[in-house]
Amino acid sequence: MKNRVVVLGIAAELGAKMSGTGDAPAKLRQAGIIEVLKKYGIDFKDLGDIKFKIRKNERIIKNAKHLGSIITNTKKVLKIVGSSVNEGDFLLVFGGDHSISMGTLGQLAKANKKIGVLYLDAHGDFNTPVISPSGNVHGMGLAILAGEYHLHGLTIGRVNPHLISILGVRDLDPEEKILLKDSEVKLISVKQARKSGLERYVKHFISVCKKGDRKVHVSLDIDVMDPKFAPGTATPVAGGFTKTEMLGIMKLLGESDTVVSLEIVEVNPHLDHEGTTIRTVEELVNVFFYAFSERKNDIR
Ligand SMILES: [Mn+2]
Repeated sequence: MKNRVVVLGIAAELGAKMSGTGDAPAKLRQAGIIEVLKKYGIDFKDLGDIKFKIRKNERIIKNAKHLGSIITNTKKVLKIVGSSVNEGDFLLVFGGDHSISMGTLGQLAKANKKIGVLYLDAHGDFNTPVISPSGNVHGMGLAILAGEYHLHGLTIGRVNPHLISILGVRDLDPEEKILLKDSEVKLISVKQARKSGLERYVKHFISVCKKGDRKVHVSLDIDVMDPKFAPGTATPVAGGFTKTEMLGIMKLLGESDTVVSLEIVEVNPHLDHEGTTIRTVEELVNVFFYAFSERKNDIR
């Protein structure tokens, strides 16, 4: 039996340094993301898009811009994911800035304490309001999920740091780097991944999770790619994965029944060059769901 896909767009941009990511879900829908699922005969339920709004009189948290409002909006994401995603469903999310993970992964981790995380990102997102140089919350989500900083008034599932791998990382802030080194989070740079074989690494990650009876959440920040292929993002970093490499990763992740969710974040249509980034995302989704539609529940 094939898994049903639950689709959710999250128009969030309060965690980013500039606006724009809030328009990505609508742009991706226009580009035919839903048609990809239809094309491959995949059973899906579309929850539509939810929008992160600034709360009037938001609680001020020092050096964490709009975190008060983000907490309120994250609660909505926790609720909708909790009530709409059943055991055996696959969750597909379009952001939004990366702070949405606190709601998506925060809920998945509540239900599944052993969830593994493949975090594809040029950055670590392991800052906290204490150490962040920018105060932008999209750079803090993973640290909060890993339990490095407690948000009062928000109950999210905690992810065990030793079950997190950040793949493609190449731009860390000094104190963030120290915090990551002291944690059990695994860091694999683009160079290291290429040296040991990128596909080999992804296969290894999946098989380790599978052996440990763990499911995997894939959190894909488009800035993991080289800006040549995905220029439409606010924090581009040179030296990322090529489109060919990313398509290879997506195929492997799509065909494995260990992978239970995929979120794609940090696409900023305002910064895109003639739709390049939106088309790249559409290609990634296409390869992922082609492989998904061919999934056999007994592979790997
Ligand atoms: Mn990033």
